[in-house]
Amino acid sequence: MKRILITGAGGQIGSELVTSLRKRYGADAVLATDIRPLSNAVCDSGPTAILDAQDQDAVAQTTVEHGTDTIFHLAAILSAVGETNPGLAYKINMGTLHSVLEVARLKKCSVFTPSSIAVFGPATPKENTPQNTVMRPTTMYGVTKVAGELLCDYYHKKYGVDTRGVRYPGLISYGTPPGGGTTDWAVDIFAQAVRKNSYSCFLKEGTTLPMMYMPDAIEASIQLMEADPAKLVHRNAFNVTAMHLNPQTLAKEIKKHIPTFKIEYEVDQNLESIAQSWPRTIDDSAARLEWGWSPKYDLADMTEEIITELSRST
Ligand code: NAD
Ligand code: AKB
Repeated sequence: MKRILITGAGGQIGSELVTSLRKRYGADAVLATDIRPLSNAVCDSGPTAILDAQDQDAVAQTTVEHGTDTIFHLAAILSAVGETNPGLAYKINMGTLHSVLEVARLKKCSVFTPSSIAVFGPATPKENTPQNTVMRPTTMYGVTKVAGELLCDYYHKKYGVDTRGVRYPGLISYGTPPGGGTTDWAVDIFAQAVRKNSYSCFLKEGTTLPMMYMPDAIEASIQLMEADPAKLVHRNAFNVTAMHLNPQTLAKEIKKHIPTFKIEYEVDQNLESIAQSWPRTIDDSAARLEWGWSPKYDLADMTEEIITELSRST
């Protein structure tokens, strides 16, 4: 990786990935793009462009102008928004990925595309979900993520494009608000705990999902793209996880820092049924074996850091 283009750089992951990649590869090497205007922090720290990743000609032109060799393709519609507008999720998730893969094939770029635990469905084993298992999701988001994994594998096998990806679990961060997913509660709970001392949760107290703190997610993406290709058996996409959380567990940990914090439940049945269709715990041994994946943060480290940072800025 020398010259990097990021699509969807204004989102929850992109806004933090831009900073890490710019620190590692130099500010000018990392072009942050999104369909909407990017934050001042992203614009002030390096090159940016407005780019609709569905527009293959525009992606090709931007890729060439920047001298790109690696694309981190983050533009997407997430699960909760995707279920309110499945047609849009299909159009954006498949359209942007196809356009990016075509440009990568023609301009000889490597591509990182995040997949998700949403590739799994009700028929998948819920505990210690294996790397290779049943993938029959029941959300449009999940359908596009399974199709995306297959498309990335196809471009690798058929055209030799260096495609790689991870199946992120729910990602927890405090910088940029999440973009409309079923796991957004685990981000919102921190902001509300610090601001209001209380949180009304849209999932049931015992609904457990795989989760990860953002610095680990960023490290996973970069580490995979820097890994020796000869060691990669799976490519699209690796199970990765760091912790397994439900609202009750996270609320209990937050109370250690904010003893007066209160959580209540106003369950959204649509989101609850999406969460129920996903794994509770994940087996990420393939990622550990093939490229040395290992998360740094556990629940206690993450909670302490987020509450400290949010308290400082509130
Ligand atoms: P997000 O919703 O926060 O950001 C997505 C960004 O894509 C937004 O800034 C949006 O403006 C942009 N975008 C939408 N349509 C676009 C288009 N046509 N062209 C260019 N940009 C466009 O999402 P995120 O949480 O940062 O997720 C990034 C990727 O990671 C997605 O593929 C998502 O499925 C995957 N993922 C995220 C999580 C998570 O918990 N955040 C978990 C698993 C997988
Ligand atoms: C979502 O909830 O849609 C995302 C994901 C797990 O893919 N956070």
